[in-house]
Amino acid sequence: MSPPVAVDIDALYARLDALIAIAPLPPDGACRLALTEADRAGRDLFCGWAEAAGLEIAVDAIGNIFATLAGADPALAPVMSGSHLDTVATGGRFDGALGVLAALGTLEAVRAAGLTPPRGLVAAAFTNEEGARFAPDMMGSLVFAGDLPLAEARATRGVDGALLGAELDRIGYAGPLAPGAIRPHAFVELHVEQGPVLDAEGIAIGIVEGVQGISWQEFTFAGEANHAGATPMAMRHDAGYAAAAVATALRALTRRIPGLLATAGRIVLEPNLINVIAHTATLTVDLRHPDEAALREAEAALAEAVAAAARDAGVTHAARVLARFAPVTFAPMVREAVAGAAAAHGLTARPIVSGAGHDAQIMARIAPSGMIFAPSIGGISHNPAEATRREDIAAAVAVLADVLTTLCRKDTP
Ligand code: HGY
Ligand code: MN
Ligand code: MN
Repeated sequence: MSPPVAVDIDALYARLDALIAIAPLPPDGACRLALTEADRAGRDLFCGWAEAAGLEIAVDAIGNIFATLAGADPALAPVMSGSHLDTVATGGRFDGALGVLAALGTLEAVRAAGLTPPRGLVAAAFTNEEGARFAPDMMGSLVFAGDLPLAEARATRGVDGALLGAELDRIGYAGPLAPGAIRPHAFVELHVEQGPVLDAEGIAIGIVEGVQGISWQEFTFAGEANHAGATPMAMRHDAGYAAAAVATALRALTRRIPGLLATAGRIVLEPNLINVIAHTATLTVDLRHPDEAALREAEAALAEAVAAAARDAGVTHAARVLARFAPVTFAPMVREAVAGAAAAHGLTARPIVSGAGHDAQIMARIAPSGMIFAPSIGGISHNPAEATRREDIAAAVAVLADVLTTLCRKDTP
């Protein structure tokens, strides 16, 4: 299928506006935590747009949504593109939504051009990519890839105590399709970089080589509630002190292991009162590194720091793994298609490894996968101030459309 197709960028922005309007956060972000009413509303919008475009819609048992433009040869596996509609609590305009809407817009453009792709084209919206409410992240694509049993996913308890399966049923997105029923020929995800590299270098397109490894753990320290004023320091069993010590130790760990990123994103103290020594502290630690051995070294060092902090504070501790993904390298077939499309459009481009996790890193387990990055202004993301220049969005969407129309040819390997 040779003629390039032109995706309607005005329509894409109008849809981004409609998604933001569901649960807006100033200046330009949103809060659509997975499986909340806001997520349901975003899903409903996507299904409405896909239906109006004449696409076939399917929802699988974990709530992944697939909109399909049938290909000329149904025997050929389709090419899939997409991302996620859920956001973190401080979400931006583009994180996830851009990839879903760019995929939808590409299918609409192919249809509007009167073209029938040799292979079908599928626009996907995966459930709970963020993992902010229900860990792990990339949950929908993990179930789709067969690496997380549906029952286990449905039994997940969120940070707010909600049960994932009950929430999925409540919003009406526990679909009839068996997870993994669609086996894509290739998967491509368009996403904003969420980091500072492309913007700082003035590069329009990121040819994503892979995604760094991710290690999420939750540590619980158990001490003893006591009076902040009457309890001698030597008598304390202060869970809050242990959690704070570990959070502080992370910075030293990143100096010890070059390339390591470490974040204590969530600390919950109980009873969380000014004049009571915390009897319980829950701390999450997010470690990232492009090298698996270095990530394991960091996990081992973290375990030592946790044990030392617990001893020093006179408390017990327990650890729970919330997510663990090894680094992933994307398929040369997809990376070459991205590089070729960027060159064909005369766009500056460079290889880049993703700092953030994405559904594409899970899809890479079952199909040749890859990603296209658009620059994030100032590298800001997971923040309502997330922004990308419109011309950069238009350029990246044009590259995605070319990559998809290239990969859906019959002769692609
Ligand atoms: O955590 C991540 O990197 C992704 O946003 N879920
Ligand atoms: Mn994302
Ligand atoms: Mn995100």
